[in-house]
Formats: sequence, structure tokens, C-alpha cells
Amino acid sequence: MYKNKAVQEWVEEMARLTKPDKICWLEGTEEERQRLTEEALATGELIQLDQGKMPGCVLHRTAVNDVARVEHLTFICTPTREEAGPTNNWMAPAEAYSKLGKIFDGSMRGRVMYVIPYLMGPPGSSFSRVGIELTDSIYVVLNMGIMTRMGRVAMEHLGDGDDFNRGLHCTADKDPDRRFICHFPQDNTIWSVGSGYGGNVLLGKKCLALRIASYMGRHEGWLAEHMLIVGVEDPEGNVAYIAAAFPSACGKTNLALLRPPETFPGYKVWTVGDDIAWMRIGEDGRLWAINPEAGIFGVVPGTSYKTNPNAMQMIQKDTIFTNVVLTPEGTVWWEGMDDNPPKHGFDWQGRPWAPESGKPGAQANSRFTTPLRQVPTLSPEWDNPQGVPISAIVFGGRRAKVAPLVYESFNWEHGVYVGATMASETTAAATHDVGVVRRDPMAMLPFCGYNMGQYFHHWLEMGRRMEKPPQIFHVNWFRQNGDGGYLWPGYGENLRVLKWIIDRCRGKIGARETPIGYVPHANDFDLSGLNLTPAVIQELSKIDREAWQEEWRAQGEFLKKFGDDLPAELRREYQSLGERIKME
Ligand code: GTP
Ligand code: SPV
Ligand code: MN
Repeated sequence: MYKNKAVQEWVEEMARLTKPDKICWLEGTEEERQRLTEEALATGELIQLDQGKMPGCVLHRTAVNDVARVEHLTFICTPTREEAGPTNNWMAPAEAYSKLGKIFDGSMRGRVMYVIPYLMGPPGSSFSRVGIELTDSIYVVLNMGIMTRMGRVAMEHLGDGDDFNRGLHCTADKDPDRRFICHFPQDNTIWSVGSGYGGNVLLGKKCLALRIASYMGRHEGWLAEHMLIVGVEDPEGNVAYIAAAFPSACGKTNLALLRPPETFPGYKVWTVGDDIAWMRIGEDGRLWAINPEAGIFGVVPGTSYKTNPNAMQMIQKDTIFTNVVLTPEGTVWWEGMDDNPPKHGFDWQGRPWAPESGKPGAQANSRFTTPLRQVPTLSPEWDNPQGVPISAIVFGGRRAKVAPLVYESFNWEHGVYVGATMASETTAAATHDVGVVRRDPMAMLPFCGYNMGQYFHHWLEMGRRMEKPPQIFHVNWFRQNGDGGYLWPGYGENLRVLKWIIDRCRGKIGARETPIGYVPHANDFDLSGLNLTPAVIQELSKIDREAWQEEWRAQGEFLKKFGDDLPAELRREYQSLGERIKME
């Protein structure tokens, strides 16, 4: 149906391998979406929710052993191990094609192969990239239809060229022993088999827009980052854009959809993106960013009218829920939604469930998929082909201790060091132990498609090429008191921190110099209307020298991994930090 020869030939080749009964080319129309939804409802792949209360909403349950990204089964397949670097799993391309080829062989027998053309980024933008994903899963098709610009629009962007990502996915038997997510950056190719979950299978997202795109960015002089993009408008109408990298399930969607507290009249927050930013240097010497996605694949637990009213509003219609509780009324529920769980219902596995059981009803990494156009705070600039100019880059993570609420780096090189050494407690977004502190440079540890030492070089180089680089900050919403409670109220109140960051970028206020960076003067930080005791404020902003010496040693251990690939600038930053935090 589409005339592009390169696409046709590749689809035929993949069909010879996977041997589907039928090939279905997708156009991205509403009629097509409805037809596929009905098919999936008929087979039980989707469950319809109450269409009066939640029009267009459906529920999907994944296999019990298939609920998150699988970092240990994710590979970068470059000709040499060196190119993948010390933080990635590596497999030689020939070995990967042969190993996965055997699993793919005949894997779509009796099934339909859907051909999903999709565009990452606004049509006509020089930022944008085309991918074609082949899959046997309607759940994947419907999610890609929300998360990307899918169908004819992508083929039109591609024209008769052959510059498209070749993505092959088959759900197969979901056997974790035969599950692999392989990336071939040199071939602009992704092969994913044995999973039906999120980041493993929606190939436009982590696989293309981060792993493959970061490799492209390195060669073409731009950045593909695990960052939200948000605009903050002050009462005078000035908008400043911030890009922020937090690891998975550490608050990007929430910050991107932030609703200002009542004590901030006149402030508006504009959502551009909640997970991924592609950034280029503009002719004006500034950094410009687009969101390549068209939807939100958001963490469900903890989402409520209190924490994230914008998200609650937008997921009442045309949303796919994955692994949440089904109530007897045909609606959904999850831990942290409200204090009124249904008396009984069905848990994420479809088993009868009651809150008294004491067991969670929703999976810890349950998700919603919603089109960006339903975001109440969507920025009018969200699909501007030029992107938006970034004033500040913010790194952050979950740290019960050590990292203060906010600090600013001394300059770009120091900021790159802060990003390269950032750490966070692990979450349920990937299959591994939860709550363990690990280094996660720029929140890209699981997503950098090449040698991370070279990635640090690339960041430093981008800084040198910019006349007006963004200022770089670090935040931590998750510092805890002795009882495991959070010291900082978070969510909407995070605007107070963003305001300080923007005031710093505009040169409106000074700051106090500490060994780790600049921190707010008490008078410059608006805490009006917050019920925080001076002791809590002090604890939130405390920089404990002993804890920081330990932190510095841990950073040094981590940086050793990169050997000669570690840039000299970061070695110097490490030494200077060591000097600054020495006890008198
Ligand atoms: P990914 O989609 O996995 O990349 O996650 P994300 O970075 O977008 O995280 P998200 O905003 O979905 O938040 C993850 C979890 O952290 C949710 O349970 C949120 O309720 C919680 N969270 C987000 N922001 C805050 C905050 O400021 N304070 C506290 N205490 N929790 C937060
Ligand atoms: C993340 O884990 O960072 C996500 C969810 O955004 S997934 O799409 O599964 O990667
Ligand atoms: Mn993410």
C-alpha cells in the first residue's frame, strides 16, 4: 500500500523470517484504531472499562513475569565491546542476529504482522526521525498510536528515502530465557523478542528515541536525553523552559504536569514533554529542545487529584491502563489514588482482590497511556518544529540522604560532572532490586546507546560549542527524615525550586557558595504558606561534609569504570571536589 521500495523490501524480508499469516499495513486512522480495539476486546487482550464513566478507556494485563524493562536482557550490538562501553551489555552483531533470528524464525505463524510507520518529532522538523515497527501485538499498535505520530504522516515524512529505523518485535512465548532487546546502532535497527511490556516493545520510546538516537546525536552533534521539558510562565508573562533528567519513576511526568500552588498566583506551567528530549544548538548559540513523543506512558501508583490533578483529568478518557485494579463498576483503582479503594475488585493479574488482604492491587510499575493533546497544560509550543530554548538543565534522583533539595553547578564542566556522578535509589520501572542506590549518569545509564565515557566527552563538547549554554542544577525531592517520611512536600510545591532556578538563570538573585555548588540564600527561597519547621528546612539544605566525603569516594569508584575514556575535565572536577570537601 505504501510505495516506498526500501520499506517494502525490508518488510518482505522480515515476513520471510517470522512467517505471519497476514501482513497489515497501518495508516493511523480513527476507523483503524476502533477496528483493532474491538478485535483486542474480543480476544481478551483488552478489557473495556465503563464507557459512560471513562469513554474510550481500556485495561490491559501483561504476563506476570513481564511487568517492566529488563536491563539485564537489553544489549547494544556494536562491532566492538569497546563501543558499547563498560555500562552496557554487549553482544556482537552477527551473534545477536543469529541468536534472535532463531527465535524470530516462524514466530508469527498463525498471527498478523502489523506494520507501524511512526514519526518521532513534529512533521517537517529537521529534528524528526522515522521508524517502522513490525509487531504481532495489537496492544503495541494501539500504544504506538498514542505515543507517536503514526501511519501516513510518517511515510510522507520519509518520502522515497531509506533513512528509517528498522524495528522488529514479536511477543513470542514471553519466556524470560528467550527475551532479548537488541540494538544495532550502526544498522539503525532494533530487534525485540519475548516481551509485551512498555519500554521493551514500544520501540519508538527508549530503544529508538534514546539508545539509537543518542548514538546518532553523538555522530551528528546533538543530544538525545531522558528529560522532561517544561515551560514556567511568571505573572509578567515571561516563559523560561527547563529540561530535567530524573531516572525512571523519579518524578519527570509529575514535574512536567505540575500545577502551581495557591501561593503562586499568576504562575503557569506549560508541558512540552515528560520523558524524552532531543536537543540541538540553535543559530543563536542556545540549546533548543523538542519532545519526540506524542503521548505519555506514565507511572500510575501515586497519581491522585492531590499529587497530580492534571494527570487525573487527562486519563478519564481515551486512555490505555496497564496492570491496575479493575473495580466492579468497570472503573480502575490503584494504590495512592484516594482513600476509597473498592470493597472488592480484581487485582492487576485479574484475581479477586480486596484491600483488607494487605496486598497491593495494582502492579508497582502499572502505567497509563494518554495522548499529549489531553494534557490540560499542554504548551502551544509542544510541536513547534524548532523546539523551545532551554534556560536550565536539572539533574535529580531519589536520595534519602546526602543530596540537598537544590544546588547549582559552578559552570558547564562542573555541571557535566554533577550529571555524570548523580545517583538514585532504584525503582520498579525495571526488573531489579528496588531502593538500592546506584550511579545513573544523566538518568541515562539504561539508555545510552554507546560508550558512556564517550558520552561524557560529547556533553563537554556540546558545552564548548554553545555561546549561551543552559545553567546546570541538581535537585532531590526525596530526602527523608529518620522515620522514612519525605521532608519536602514535593509535587506542586516543586515550583518553588523551579522559581529559584529561573531567577538564578536570569541573574536576578545571588546564592551561597558551598563545596558542592551554589545553594539558595534563605531570603531568596519562597516558603510562604508551607508548614515547614526551621529544623526541616535546615535538614533539607544540609551539606554534611562527612557524608559528602563518602559520596565523593563512591563517585571516584564509579568513574574508574571508564578508564581512559573518562574525560580529563571530569578527572579534574573530581579532584577539585575532593579538595573542597576536605575537613578543616
Ligand atoms: P518514568 O515514566 O519511569 O520515566 O517515570 P517519571 O520520572 O516520569 O516519574 P513519575 O513522575 O511518574 O513519578 C514516579 C513516582 O514518584 C510516582 O509514584 C509519583 O507519585 C512519585 N513522585 C513524583 N514526584 C514526586 C515528588 O515531588 N515527591 C514525592 N514524594 N514523590 C513524587
Ligand atoms: C522508564 O522506565 O523510564 C519509562 C517507562 O519511561 S518505559 O517505557 O517502560 O521505559
Ligand atoms: Mn522514562
